[in-house]
Amino acid sequence: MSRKRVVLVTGARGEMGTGLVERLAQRGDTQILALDLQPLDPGVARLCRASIAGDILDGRLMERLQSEFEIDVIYHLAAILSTRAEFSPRIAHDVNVQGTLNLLDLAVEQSRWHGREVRFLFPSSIAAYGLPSLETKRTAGRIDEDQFNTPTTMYGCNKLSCEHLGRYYARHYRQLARDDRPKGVDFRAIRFPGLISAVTVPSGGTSDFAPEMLHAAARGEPYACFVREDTRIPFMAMPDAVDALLGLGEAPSEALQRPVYNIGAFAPTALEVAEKVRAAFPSAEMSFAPDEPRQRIVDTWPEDVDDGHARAEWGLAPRYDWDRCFDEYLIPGIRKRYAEGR
Ligand code: AKB
Repeated sequence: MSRKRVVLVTGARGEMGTGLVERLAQRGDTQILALDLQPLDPGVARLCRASIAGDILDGRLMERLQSEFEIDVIYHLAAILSTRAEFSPRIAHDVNVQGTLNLLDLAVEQSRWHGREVRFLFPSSIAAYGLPSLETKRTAGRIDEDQFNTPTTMYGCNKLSCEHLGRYYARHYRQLARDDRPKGVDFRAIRFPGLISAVTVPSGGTSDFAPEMLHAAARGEPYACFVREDTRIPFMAMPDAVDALLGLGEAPSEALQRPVYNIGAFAPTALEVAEKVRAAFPSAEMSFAPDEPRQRIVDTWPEDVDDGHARAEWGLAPRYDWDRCFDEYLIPGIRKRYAEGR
């Protein structure tokens, strides 16, 4: 009996998952298996060979994936984001770390059955960093992957743990076993900055202030930003984030010198975001009402990252800089979205 050969996307209903499924489907040569806790929108489900509503913590579901599908690539996007994770740290750990471990085990098993390496793409985050003070954040400059790996959030700890687990599975898995079977998992991770989409509004994240501000203005609703005006973190347009994931996924193994890469595109302050939003929506009602606990989290994230390794080793080249992101992607996209009543 032959199993269906697919690329697995977990968290397929999420912000990045939806964009990734659409891009993979456009290629025409990829059979997608989409997995999410909730059923996909019918329009997105139609793009997939199969879609399953299920929990990555469900062992039986992992068995089912193993027996029904032959998986070459896993994009493991399912996660609980940083703000939500602080309310339920234990659940966040289960989903973010145990869930990833389940998928890494699935990748090992798959590789053993079909005899090829399974590429495992993992979205890590700037939350993996933890700068010790605002003063350090302001003076550190663009930080590289090996600096300040001391996150203060459960989500950041989870992301950093998963980066290490992925590196272990790829390079050292069962290192005392006497057989010389290949490890089977080719793990690659990107530390994403905050992401902004013209189509979706995120939920549960701490970088959400920028997309929330924009979407509230487009809907004609007032918005009180939960961080100070001078708060600066890196951001990227969603299509560039999806492109980066695909780009890293396609890079030849020989080109890659590390398992984890920073990426970035622009790094505005919250005030600069508000000014851009106001230029497009002059009647937007925006104010700043910092929420101290959430502010403290963002204050530990870098002002900007050094993404030189990604540019040099696998050709990261975001299409949208700060101006193009608003002028050519966000503003036209968002006007269309709300005009169509989506
Ligand atoms: C969050 O805010 O939790 C995410 C992230 C920065 O990874 N958007």
